[in-house]
Amino acid sequence: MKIFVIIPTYNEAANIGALLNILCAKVFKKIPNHRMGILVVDGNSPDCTAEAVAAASARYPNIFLIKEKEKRGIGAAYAYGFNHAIKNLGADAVIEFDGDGQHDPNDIPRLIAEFDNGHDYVIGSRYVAGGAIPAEWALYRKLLSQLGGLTAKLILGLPINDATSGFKLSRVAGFAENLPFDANKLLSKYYAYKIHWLYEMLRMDAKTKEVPIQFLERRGGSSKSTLRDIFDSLYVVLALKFRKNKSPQHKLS
Ligand SMILES: Nc1nc2c(ncn2[C@@H]2O[C@H](COP(=O)(O)OP(=O)(O)O)[C@@H](O)[C@H]2O)c(=O)[nH]1
Ligand SMILES: [Mg+2]
Repeated sequence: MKIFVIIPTYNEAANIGALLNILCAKVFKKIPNHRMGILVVDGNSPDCTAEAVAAASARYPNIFLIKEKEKRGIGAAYAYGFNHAIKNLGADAVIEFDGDGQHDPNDIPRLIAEFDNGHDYVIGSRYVAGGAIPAEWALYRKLLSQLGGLTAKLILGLPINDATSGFKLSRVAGFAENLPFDANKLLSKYYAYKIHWLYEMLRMDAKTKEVPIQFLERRGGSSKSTLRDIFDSLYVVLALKFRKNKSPQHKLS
């Protein structure tokens, strides 16, 4: 199968080169049964992120780069990336992965192993046994990190412990190919698109598995999430709750 790791970037020049190198030189070598590729979606970073990606893709032909005219939000970036990976690059599965060092690339083979076991949707989960967020985070940050996901879980009745995880694998055929890619049809162009897409995948009855991951501290650069994302998540949860075509009929395996 052809599997693409999709990495949205905005000002990740400090992190992206090393990440691409580890993926191609180390991690992908442990996944000989699939054809692995990387698609970086850069939001026109002023810090030369795209140049660092272009330099890496000259060494590794399985690294692709698409550029947005401007930073539009992580949800819009993933929608653009999914659409490109599926329609133009022939992806059979796509992996959402942050470019800031907070996800461990060495966890990718564990997600793919569950895809190989027949799962359609594999979530790297911080909130199942064995998963974790950084111990050094202040209490308010720890609580904030769970807020959106817990709200989604409780209000929408989702059988998922980490509804806002940014690290997951989606099968394309029958599932990711049906997600809304038009940025104007996303309930959020920002982080809360995660809740929207999770809901859609469960509604399509994706066979889902949460695997534990340790969420790490950012390597360098700075977070792009803001207070707006809290209200945005609430909006998405309520929009899904009260829309007409209803809830997931879904069983966890
Ligand atoms: N293309 C693009 N990438 C983004 C945007 N916002 C965030 N990212 C990238 O998405 C990933 C996760 O963002 P980050 O700021 O680390 O989120 P946080 O860890 O939740 O604070 C990083 O690789 C960011 O560079 C955006 O508006 N456009
Ligand atoms: Mg981050």
